[in-house]
This record gives sequence, structure tokens and C-alpha cells, in this order.
Amino acid sequence: MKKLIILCTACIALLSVTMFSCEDDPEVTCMDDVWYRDMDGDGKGDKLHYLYSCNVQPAGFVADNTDHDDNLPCPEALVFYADKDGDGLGDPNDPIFACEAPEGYVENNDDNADFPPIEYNPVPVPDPLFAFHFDENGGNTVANTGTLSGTVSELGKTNPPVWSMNIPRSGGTSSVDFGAQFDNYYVESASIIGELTGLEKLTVTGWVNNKLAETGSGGNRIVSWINNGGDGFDLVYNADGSIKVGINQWPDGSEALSTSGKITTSETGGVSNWVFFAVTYDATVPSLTFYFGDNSTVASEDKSYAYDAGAIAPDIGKLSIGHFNEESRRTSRTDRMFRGLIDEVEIFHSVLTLDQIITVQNE
Ligand SMILES: [Ca+2]
Ligand SMILES: [Ca+2]
Ligand SMILES: [Ca+2]
Repeated sequence: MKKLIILCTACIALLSVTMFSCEDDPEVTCMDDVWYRDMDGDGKGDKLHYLYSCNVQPAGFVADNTDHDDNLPCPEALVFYADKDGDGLGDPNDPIFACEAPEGYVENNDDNADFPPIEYNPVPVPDPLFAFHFDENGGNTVANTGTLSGTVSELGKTNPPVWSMNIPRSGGTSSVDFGAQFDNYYVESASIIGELTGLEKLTVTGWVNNKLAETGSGGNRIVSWINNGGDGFDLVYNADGSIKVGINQWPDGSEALSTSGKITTSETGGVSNWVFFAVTYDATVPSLTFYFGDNSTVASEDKSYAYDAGAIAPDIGKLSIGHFNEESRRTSRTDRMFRGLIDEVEIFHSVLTLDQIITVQNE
């Protein structure tokens, strides 16, 4: 409380140049996060021009306050936005003030997925059985563009999850956002998909942007076609940021657990919070391996297990994304819903190599 009073006194003293009034934000904890305007973009801020922002660094502001000459050699500074992928569209989250557009910056801020190129070795990838790009950005179906599109053309979607323009690199045009409050929301096939049984080899890939590190018992569902703890596949998020897989069993009893902390959490679902995951399984070895990457890092192997669960057994449930399927009694287990955004879920009936996984991540 003492700190609040001290900082508010400073607000009043600097009233003419301060962008914050103490009444704007009653959150005492936020008062610790002070940001200083960096007009000339040298990374140093002007101590007389500051604002408060909880956890999020405001555009054009820095934590440093040691710039005694934070001015530009022109009467009026303009704001420009970084265009890191060179498509002519700027990143609204990466502005600078300048007299004219510097190299790599543009006037517009229309790019919701402005990621610098990643170096990787693109390789041919087998077509997935299912590819859900979540690029509809409207309506209540999600198209399957995989090889089984003739059998299963789409999944049905409740609302929420809502469509979102917040996407990862390679995220197309949109994703779906389940929000942070669990409920009976899901994306699901209309019926059980026979082609998801009998699989000895498979790979599941996707992007998640977790908003709340809180789970129901056994974890929050990401991709699942398990029949209430019996036959099928179940990939869950754990509150410590790990993911776990159960094949023909609940993940609770499975050893297949990734390293903790890989799925990060952002209350606002900031674009930098997207995490790419891949799980490969080969019943003939046996072997199950986790991979993770993000918007600026190519995927790498996390952990591998000699997980021996056999082929996907025949009595499975519907394919569901972001929640339990109907067979797993979703309506009485709503707290196992994923809290956040999901995009670009793909299911392959082979074990992808690391280069193939990285190609999926980036294309
Ligand atoms: Ca400066
Ligand atoms: Ca761009
Ligand atoms: Ca998408």
C-alpha cells in the first residue's frame, strides 16, 4: 500500500506528461510494472513519459528510463510496424516511432502472424488422414482436408469455442478459442470413425495457446477418440505444462508424459504463447515420442518412451478436439475442457520423422 501512495504522488507531479491516472487501475500489484516511452527506438526510455501496464509491455515503451534525449529530428514522429516476414504487412505488437519508415518497417499494422523466417530443412510429408486447419473463421463446422475427407468431411463445433484471428506461424487465417472458463464446449465428429481403429503407427500434431493452468481430473483434453477410458487415443494437457497420452487406457495410468512446462500459459492468449506439439506412436517397436516447438523455434524431441499399448483397439469413441467426446461422458466432466486456443490439428497414420514434423510445423 505504501508503494501505491508513493507512485500516485509521482503521477500527480507529472500530470501533464503522464499517460496514466491512478484511478484508471485500482490493481495495486500492477503499480510495479512501469514502462517508459522510447520515442527514438534506442531501447532507452524517457522517465517523464511513462505508464503502467500489468505484465504486458505496451507498444513503444520500455522498462529502461535513462534516455535524457528521447527525441526525433523531425517535428512529428510517426509510428511504423515491423514486417518481419516481409509480406508488406506490419505487426501491431511491434511498433516504433520514427520520422520515416526504417528498413523492415511499414506503415500498416495488418499482420496478425508476423513471424521471422525459421531455418529448417523442408521435406515431403505424407498426407494426413485428418487435417483440421480451423480456417473457416465463421459457422459451426471445421473442414477435414486430409485423405479421409471423403469419409469425414467435417467436424461439428459448439459456440464457444469462438473463431479467433489469433494464430501461430503456419496458422492460416484463424483458430478456435475455447476461452478460460470450462463448459460443455467441443469440436467433434458426427459419428465414430472406423479408420481411427487398428492403427499401429500414428502421429498427432497441432498448436495450442493455453490461457489457464488449471485442469479437471486426469487433464484437459486436446485430441481424443477414447471410449471412456477403454479403446482409443487420448491426449491431455496437465496444469504443470506437460502433455500426456493414453492409448487404450486413460492417460492417468500411462507412462507417456512429456517434460513439464512446455505448454506455457498466457491469460490473454498472447500470440507468443502458441506452442507446437507432436506425438508419434509406433506399436511395433514399441515407442511413443513427444516433440515441441513454437513460433520462433523449430520442433525438437522432448521425451521418448517404450510405451507398449498395442494398436488402437476397435471399440473407440468419436473424434473430439478440445474436450471429451460423447462416449467419455463429457456432459458430466465439463472441467476437462481445454482452456485456450487450438489450431492446425493433424492426424497421420505413420510415424513422422523430426524433419517431417518440423515441415508440418512451418507449412
Ligand atoms: Ca529512447
Ligand atoms: Ca509481415
Ligand atoms: Ca488455422
